[in-house]
Amino acid sequence: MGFETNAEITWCPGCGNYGIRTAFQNAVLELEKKGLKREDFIISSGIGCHAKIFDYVNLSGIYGLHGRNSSNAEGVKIANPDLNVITFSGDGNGLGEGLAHTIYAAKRNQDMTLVLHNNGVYALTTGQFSSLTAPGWKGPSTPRGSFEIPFNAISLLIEVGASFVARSYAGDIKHLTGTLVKAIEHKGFSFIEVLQPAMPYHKWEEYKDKIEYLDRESNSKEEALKIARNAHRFTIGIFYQEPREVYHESLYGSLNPVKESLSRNKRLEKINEILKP
Ligand SMILES: Cc1ncc(C[n+]2csc(CCOP(=O)(O)OP(=O)(O)O)c2C)c(N)n1
Ligand SMILES: [Mg+2]
Repeated sequence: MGFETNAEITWCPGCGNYGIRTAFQNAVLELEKKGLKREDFIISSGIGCHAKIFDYVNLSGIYGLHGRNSSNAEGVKIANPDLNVITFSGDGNGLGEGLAHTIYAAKRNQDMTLVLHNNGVYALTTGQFSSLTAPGWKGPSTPRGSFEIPFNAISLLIEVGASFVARSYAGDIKHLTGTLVKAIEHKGFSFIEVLQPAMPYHKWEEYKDKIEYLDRESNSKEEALKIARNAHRFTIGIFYQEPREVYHESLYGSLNPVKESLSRNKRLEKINEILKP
């Protein structure tokens, strides 16, 4: 079965989002070969050009409000931990409007994957600067060049608790597919920043010659942070991964609230048991 939907694709020709969609579909196919079921994949997205991936890939999920994609994904995961939850965000959606939601999902080590489409701009709303816009970049809201220091998404996410942190590139489908497979297989909060040009604002040439591959994985969080801080912003690879207890297991062990839902009386009984002095 294909992933096609009936939605008309309105991404600009040449947009990096096409590469992200292809790599994601490849990753799902690869994971299906490893035994994961298509119906257990659930996607969510925020609002923006990136978010339209929700309309263009035939999987179940929630198309949420701007910046709320991670909290929707968290809700799905803790309701039914058996699902593979993947959420898509833009740089504006996830590190601007939705910054707190992104950080808290990482802090909790929710067992889900966040794919952050980094085009360095609010593309859908036609070119305002974002949390990741490079200094000096000129657009309609920054006609004299952006003068704020962008976040370093990689070191930020390592710092706040993501247990798998990587950067990849929409122009390297093989690298992105492989990174997506590893991120989805990782138990815990996995974060992939994906570099992607948005056609009205960037050119592929700005990326092609600058992409560098990370040559080694780090052995500790401190080392990963050091590498992430010093790396060129076009360095791609897995910066950090660690095994850490995931949120839903800390919260209620192996319980699956959807599959093992309790009656009201049983719930009250359990609550009273906990509250007993
Ligand atoms: C609460 C709220 N604020 C603002 C908007 C307007 N808005 C829609 S998309 C967007 C920016 C999207 O930028 P980004 O997340 O980087 O996605 P891209 O379009 O670049 O893929 C904004 C500000 C909105 N829909 N809701
Ligand atoms: Mg953007």
